[in-house]
Amino acid sequence: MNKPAQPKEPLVTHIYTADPSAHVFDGKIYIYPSHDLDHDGPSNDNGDQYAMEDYHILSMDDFNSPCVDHGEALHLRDIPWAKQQLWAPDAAYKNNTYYLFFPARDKEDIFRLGVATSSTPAGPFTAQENYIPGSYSIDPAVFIDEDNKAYIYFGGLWGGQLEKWQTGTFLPDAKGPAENEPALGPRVAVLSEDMLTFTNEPQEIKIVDEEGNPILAGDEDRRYFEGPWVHKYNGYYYLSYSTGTTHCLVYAMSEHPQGPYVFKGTILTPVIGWTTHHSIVQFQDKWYLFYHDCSLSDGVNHKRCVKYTELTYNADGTIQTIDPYK
Ligand code: FUB
Repeated sequence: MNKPAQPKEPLVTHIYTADPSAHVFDGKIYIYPSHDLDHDGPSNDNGDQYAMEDYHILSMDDFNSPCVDHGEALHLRDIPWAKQQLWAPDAAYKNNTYYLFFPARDKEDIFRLGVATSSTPAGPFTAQENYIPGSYSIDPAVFIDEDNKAYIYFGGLWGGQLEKWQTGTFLPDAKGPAENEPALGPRVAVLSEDMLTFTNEPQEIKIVDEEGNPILAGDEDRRYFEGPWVHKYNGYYYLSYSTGTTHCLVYAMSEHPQGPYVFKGTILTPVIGWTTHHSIVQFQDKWYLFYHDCSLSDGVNHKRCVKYTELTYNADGTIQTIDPYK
């Protein structure tokens, strides 16, 4: 029997895991991570080294219990439209059904978002025949509000191809905005009642500073790169994300799920490894940050491990910055 994972230690060590999306279903903690392959191939800025082929779902009864790997929940071979690279997933529960949202490259090498369904939180999941019409880029995160409306947030720069969708169609050679222009924001769409389609064309989320000025593309300490996550605390919506090239997890706040969001600060300072990716979840009366680093592989960027730690709010609703190694 595995021992319970300690804060800031890998949740599991028998496989490489990353991009943890944590949820509480049936009173237990379920973690939906990427499953990194143990390969020694070359790396590039396009992220070809992130060549994942399946998903394994993890769960813990609580933080004093061992973390269980429920085995293969979905494999690339069973997703008719997908060619490669099962990147960061998320999950949601509605209509007595569990939904797994995931990105993958389609047969034309364009990243799209797919959905798979299951009657149990740990799967196995059955993929829809095609990707979500009108979907693109990577890192889907689903937030269901108190009125039961479900929002899907997504988008990632560089290998995540968000730059190529600025006109609404895929332009393979498109570059991002100049340094003094507003940065690209993540996208949001409202999901249909059955959770399988978008009800509207995805909208770009505005992230602004305290004066209302857009965060600029050259402001790499604050601009959006990838890995959106939205949660609600004390009536405010929190959009947190990775700054990519500066390797921080940061957040912005809004009174509306679709923004605009006002930049607030840093949640997690850089971890070992290039990518940083997270989720935030309440379990019982405390809040937790799930994240990853590359400590399990001594720093190999595409061999990551999922961890957790407690997250603390200040009285004004801001979040205390966490150092992953203190
Ligand atoms: O795991 C592959 C990619 O790396 C994710 O989609 C990004 O968020 C980054 O963590």
